[in-house]
Amino acid sequence: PAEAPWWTRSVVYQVYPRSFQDTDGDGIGDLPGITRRLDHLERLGVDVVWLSPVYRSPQADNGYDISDYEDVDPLFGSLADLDALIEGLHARGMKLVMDLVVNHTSDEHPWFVESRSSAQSPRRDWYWWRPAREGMEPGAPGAEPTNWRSFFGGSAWRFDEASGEYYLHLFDPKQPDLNWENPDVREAVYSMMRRWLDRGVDGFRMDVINLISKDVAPDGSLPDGEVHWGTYGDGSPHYTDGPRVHEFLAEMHREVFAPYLAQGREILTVGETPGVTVEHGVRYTDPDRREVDMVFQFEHMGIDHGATRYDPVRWDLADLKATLGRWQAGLAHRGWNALYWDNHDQPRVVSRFGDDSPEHRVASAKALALLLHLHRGTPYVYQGEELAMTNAPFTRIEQYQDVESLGYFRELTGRTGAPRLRTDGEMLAVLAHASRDHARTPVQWDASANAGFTTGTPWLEVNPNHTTINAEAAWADEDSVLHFYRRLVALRREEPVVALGDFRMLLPDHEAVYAFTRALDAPGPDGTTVRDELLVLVNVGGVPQDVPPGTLTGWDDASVLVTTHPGRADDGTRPGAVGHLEPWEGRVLRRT
Ligand code: TEU
Repeated sequence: PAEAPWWTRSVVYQVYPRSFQDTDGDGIGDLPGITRRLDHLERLGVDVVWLSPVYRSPQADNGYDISDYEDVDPLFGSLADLDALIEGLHARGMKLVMDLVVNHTSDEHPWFVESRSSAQSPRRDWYWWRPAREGMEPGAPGAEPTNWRSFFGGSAWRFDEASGEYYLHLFDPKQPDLNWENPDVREAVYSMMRRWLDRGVDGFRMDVINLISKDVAPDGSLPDGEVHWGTYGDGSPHYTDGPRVHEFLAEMHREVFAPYLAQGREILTVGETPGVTVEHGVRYTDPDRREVDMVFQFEHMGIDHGATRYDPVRWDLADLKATLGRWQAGLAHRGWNALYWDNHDQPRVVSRFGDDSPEHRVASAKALALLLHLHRGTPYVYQGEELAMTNAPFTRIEQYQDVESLGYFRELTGRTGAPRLRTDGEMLAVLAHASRDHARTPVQWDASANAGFTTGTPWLEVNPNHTTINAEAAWADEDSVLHFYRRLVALRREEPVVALGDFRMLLPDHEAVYAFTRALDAPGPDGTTVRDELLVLVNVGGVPQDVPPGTLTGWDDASVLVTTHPGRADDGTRPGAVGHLEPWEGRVLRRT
């Protein structure tokens, strides 16, 4: 496996700039703040930083609504600040991956301003403009071109009085969808990407990239979706992994990345692909197809909710194993997984699949980290995850800022005119578990006021638990979650079996123990082959477990490579003790 790409041994760290580190006292994180904190990242050992959008933006969706792809928003600093960050990262041997948000632009992007200016605009066809449903009064309720619901609630179409037509926005009305059918749109995106590569960035995380190809009929019409609840239909089958998406990504690879790769540049591409199936996941990431290196799939993020994240359901461990296991198996021979628990759109994993009570927070965060980082794929760590930051204790709607949370709150409580499906209290309870804002509270650097994030008023409240949960305390404590993450990051670089070994799921139906093996044949002395094999055992819960004995056959003399509970009398380092797991205990055994 000497020829395995560099990113198979790498760990990526995601920075959400707004919440990372403020330096100018406006309460919003900025680029100089990231540069100031590079020591933290270097010590953690991560190889790549993925930076959520810092481009010019009206900030309707915190930068995922871009009005100028070629400039930095003054909120975050300047192009010079970005150059300094790139330089600082490169000097420390780390790379920078930028967010690429090209399914849509801001409605304030000059392309859209021109497109909207009249039905005859030369850029009209850069976006999805459609007339009202046949026989209906333009602008009247139900006259939208299709019944699609937007991701943020309400119709995915916005009526434009001036030109009498609607435009498509799968997300906020301030995020009109670009028309990728138009080759001029594609070339404009590709040339912008080349300019960033020329500036020194090392790749892109591609926002909702599997939604760029819409299922458009030759006559230009788009199909309605099925109605599952409320007024609007589910359009997702008509734009998820759409008819031309693989063609577009292969073209992007040819037009943008191929020449740089040919010159030996090390580039990382990761597609964010909500709703992607394993079948499409393989196609996106099969190296021979030259589309992207890896994709973020969403199935494991879906086990605790129904159609939307605001519809919670009970989950169990067998569901988690089934989905992660299927992705491991599906991409075993072709393609590559991106592995993650947290990002800026998800509640905190320790509060979600772990246990954020004082008794179990540290152990459950380590157990979940171990579980994920021992899978095959490239792990992503989201800022604060390495500190086991928890969900925010918000109880009032005024504390939330997220456009999606507020949109669903309004829609489901009947404030938009749609039928009222929940009371305010019910909706607040749902948000307390599921809001994207839980990921977005400021990083907790130390115990001081505002956690060392800002000297001003933070744009989103700092979690009051920063007095105990913070980076300064975590660095000072050898047994912290932070030091455990540091070990996991190093392990992937040092152990080929962790990076590349085959994955085999064990105990698929066990409701508390998550168990699997990793195995890699490596060249041994004198032309022999040596099989390196690991057994990973994690207790995903607060009740002690004894691993079913059959699982341990042949592992009696195994050594312990990693444990979440070092020094515990029964930590598995004594022969015969390997089968007992304390609450949230995890260990990795190596066959000797
Ligand atoms: O997210 C796309 C996505 O599918 C979800 O995570 C989405 O945010 C929604 O919460 C599903 O319920 C990406 C970005 O990561 C997100 O921050 C943006 O809001 C969105 O695209 C639009 O650009």
